[in-house]
Amino acid sequence: MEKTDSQDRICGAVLASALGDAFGAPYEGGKVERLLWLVLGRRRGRRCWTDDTQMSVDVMESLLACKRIDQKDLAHRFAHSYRWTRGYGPGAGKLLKRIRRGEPWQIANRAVYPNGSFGNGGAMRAAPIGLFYGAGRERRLVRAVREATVVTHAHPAGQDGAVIIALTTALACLDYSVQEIFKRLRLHIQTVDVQNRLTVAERLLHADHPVLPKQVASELGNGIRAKDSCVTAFSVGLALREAPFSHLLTYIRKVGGDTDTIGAMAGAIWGAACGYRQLPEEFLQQLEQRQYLEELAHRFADAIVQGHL
Ligand code: R7I
Ligand code: MG
Ligand code: MG
Repeated sequence: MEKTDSQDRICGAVLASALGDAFGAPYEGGKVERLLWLVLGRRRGRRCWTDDTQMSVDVMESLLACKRIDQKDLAHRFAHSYRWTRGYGPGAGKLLKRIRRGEPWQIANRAVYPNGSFGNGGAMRAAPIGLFYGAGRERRLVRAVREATVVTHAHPAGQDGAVIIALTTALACLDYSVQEIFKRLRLHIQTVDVQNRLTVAERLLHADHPVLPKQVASELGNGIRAKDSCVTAFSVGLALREAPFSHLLTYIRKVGGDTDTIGAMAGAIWGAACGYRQLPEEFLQQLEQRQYLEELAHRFADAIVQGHL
């Protein structure tokens, strides 16, 4: 079946994000995490994806079932999908187990960190929300992202990171310019740390020379906190959206740090700009549960495109 441009971009964002996660995962963290992933990271010869893709799947399944952000449904899905073998953040694991035991998410989301988590776990699953609401419903999109994020990440920085990834993914689907994307993001970002990162990213994206991965890591960060990885992924995804997907993966490996999550978030932006058809078959063939993810991406894209008509 011939796919429309927007369906191709939505499927591209979903699959490129999963690939960024699965291909970034072997390089995430320190020696211990990498050794563990050598054992856990392959299934039937395929590259496994991590919590980033699992939670994005949960978000898509929830949006398909509820047609909007339903926080209770999301909390239930996140908690019941939780498996430590997917490499969840330490706080996130504890929180999800509390929800699974019956604690309301409104209590669990401040039980581990009193101000709520500022990790990047809300942002790594935010791209589908941007795809679902689309750039034409920007205020609704931002509200939905904050509602979906607060279930596990009550801290405003965790939410700002999610807004950056979701809104940029939506804007990339429509080929907005870098300048316009910065303008739109600045209307919604609430924390000073994330605003400051955007100012640095703007300088790097307008530099008249190629910016090396090491410079991106030192100026924008490559860590697990939302403020240290969301603007990084945003910047890399936008800067390389005209380069082949393999360049994006290589670049992210060199940025280092939280490579699976930077890969998942930058992958979503790259995929929204370039579409599914630009993804190399040799990478897709290596992806765990490729068939399920593609079928889900098509269902999700069909629902969005039909809903917008
Ligand atoms: O944000 P989260 O779901 O983690 C996502 C990351 C991604 O890299 C995934 O690939 C996976 O590897 O984990 O999980 P959280 O545990 O909520 O937050 C991540 C980390 O951020 C925590 O383990 C803490 O190190 C740090 N952190 C905090 N530290 C102190 N005080 C987050 N919030 C706080 C805080 O309030
Ligand atoms: Mg992960
Ligand atoms: Mg990660």
